[in-house]
Amino acid sequence: MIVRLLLFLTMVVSFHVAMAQDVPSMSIGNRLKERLSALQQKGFAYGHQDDTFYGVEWKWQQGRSDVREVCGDHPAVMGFELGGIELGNVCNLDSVPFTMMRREMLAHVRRGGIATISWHPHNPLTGGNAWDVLDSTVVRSILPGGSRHRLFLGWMDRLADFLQKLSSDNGEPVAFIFRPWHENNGSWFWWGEKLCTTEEYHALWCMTQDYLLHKGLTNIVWAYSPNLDGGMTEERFMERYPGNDRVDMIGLDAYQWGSREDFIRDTRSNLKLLSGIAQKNNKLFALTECGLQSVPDSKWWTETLLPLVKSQPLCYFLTWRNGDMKERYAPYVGSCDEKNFKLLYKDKQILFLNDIK
Ligand code: BMA
Repeated sequence: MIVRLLLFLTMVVSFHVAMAQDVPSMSIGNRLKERLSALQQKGFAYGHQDDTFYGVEWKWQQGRSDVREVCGDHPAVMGFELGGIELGNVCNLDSVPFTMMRREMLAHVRRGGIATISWHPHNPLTGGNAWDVLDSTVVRSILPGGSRHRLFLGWMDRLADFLQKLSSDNGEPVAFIFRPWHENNGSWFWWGEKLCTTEEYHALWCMTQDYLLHKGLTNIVWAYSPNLDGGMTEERFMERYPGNDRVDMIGLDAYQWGSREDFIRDTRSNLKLLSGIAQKNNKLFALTECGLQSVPDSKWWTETLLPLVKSQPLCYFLTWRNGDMKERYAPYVGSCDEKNFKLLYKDKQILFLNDIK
């Protein structure tokens, strides 16, 4: 009797073990997607580009962050930029050493934060930078059969090499958001609207994605983020959208370059449109870049940005880097918008690192 019972128990246990092995564990990228989706229900996470590398009047001082010095907490999301990795450079186009970038990104993820990566690669045909748009055959030249295809595969190898090294101490790959070929409805980058056909753009997206997947990079949440556009319609958006099977997150990059009124009007309507498209297609949604350069408006955070952010369910909004006095998008101690940013920080729905970890 006892022998039979033991046999029965062994069968039950081995069945469960076999089943557990059959069920694929959720990929690391999917886990981040779930987390972002939960965040989107909870509130609006704040993000900042290059937060811990430099700020207004300081550079490369480990442990510093303009945002943390102002409000006492780190941004929930940190943005990192890989432009220059494709050439094998030691530093990115903004002089950030890639070793430091890797260290800071992993430190942020380790303390519970979320990382997002942008990439402004050089122009593979002319040798110029990402903003070199004199030649409109660049995208075609790097697609299969093009004169720069092999060169570009080498560039993607270097990119993949950096991404593959993003793993935790126990060797498990770290998940991150990757946002290639952004602002493509404008024509200021060599992959912009007037610089390639819709088919070429799709081929570029697929080639990049397939190459990185082939390298085993399943820890990526893929974000597609066009730029603010007063004339944006669903049809126009969908034309270059890479497809539901190729995108996890829809984003918008929106800067206030002109009047406050125009910015509010266009951003509000673009957010509404894109948020609707994201919901319909079951995609995450974020304000992937935003800002007002040098923030001369001392109430900008609560009077301009906050109502826009709260107008749609977004998982995060990220302000760009604090390069110098002119190119600074987040506050610093003593800036005219410091007090106002603290009000944004105090808002219960605006999430910083301590609120998400
Ligand atoms: C742009 C500007 C540039 C910078 C690039 C990549 O928007 O901030 O100065 O080199 O992003 O970070």
